[in-house]
Amino acid sequence: MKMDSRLVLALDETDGEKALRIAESVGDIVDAIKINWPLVLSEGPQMITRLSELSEVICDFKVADIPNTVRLIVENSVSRGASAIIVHAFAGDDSLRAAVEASGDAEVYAVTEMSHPGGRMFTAPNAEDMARLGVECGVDGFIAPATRPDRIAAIREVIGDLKILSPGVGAQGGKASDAISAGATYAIVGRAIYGAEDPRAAARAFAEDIRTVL
Ligand code: OMP
Repeated sequence: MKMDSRLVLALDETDGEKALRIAESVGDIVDAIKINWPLVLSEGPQMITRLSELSEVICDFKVADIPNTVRLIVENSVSRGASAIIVHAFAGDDSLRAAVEASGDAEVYAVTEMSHPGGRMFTAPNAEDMARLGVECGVDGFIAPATRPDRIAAIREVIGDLKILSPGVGAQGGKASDAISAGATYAIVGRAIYGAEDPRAAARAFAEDIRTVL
């Protein structure tokens, strides 16, 4: 995926027409658009392909399954146009390797510590181990929380030059420039862009905030 603005839109808008309008309006500002279950369930997986005509697409299916099922999901996502896919690291080494093998030229990102308060319960105590496992299994990058920039820095220590996608900016309280300063490669922003009165202006403002620390 390209690394220009370092901003990723989490397009969890469930109205397909509206989602496409927003994607068109910010397509030249963001480096990628992340699609998750809400939009896929309301509009169908063909939305992956439609969005891939406007931007690089990250399929955030947080895949956590046996290797064969992981392979099937990753292959299907990539054939529909995904440039990257997000998987859970806790499913273990064979599942992570299956994702990497099935991804071809697409990137695989593994979740370490989740950004919401509940992410402290089980993901935080195991985040460094999951990051080490991801490195061993050949993933391209990790998810680490913009709500806790110190934890981004801790994951960065473990993974060297691999990429970090950081959600939790805006609606969850994190700041994009703080996440990037702590070591994130990209900041992920959802509601604070797609829920804004002027999504393009909101995306511009986040990109500008990130630019101050690049
Ligand atoms: P907003 O809170 O609206 O900015 O959306 C954040 C997006 O990032 C949503 O699509 C979440 O599903 C996703 N996300 C998190 O918020 N926290 C995580 O720990 C991991 C993810 C993710 O994997 O993208």
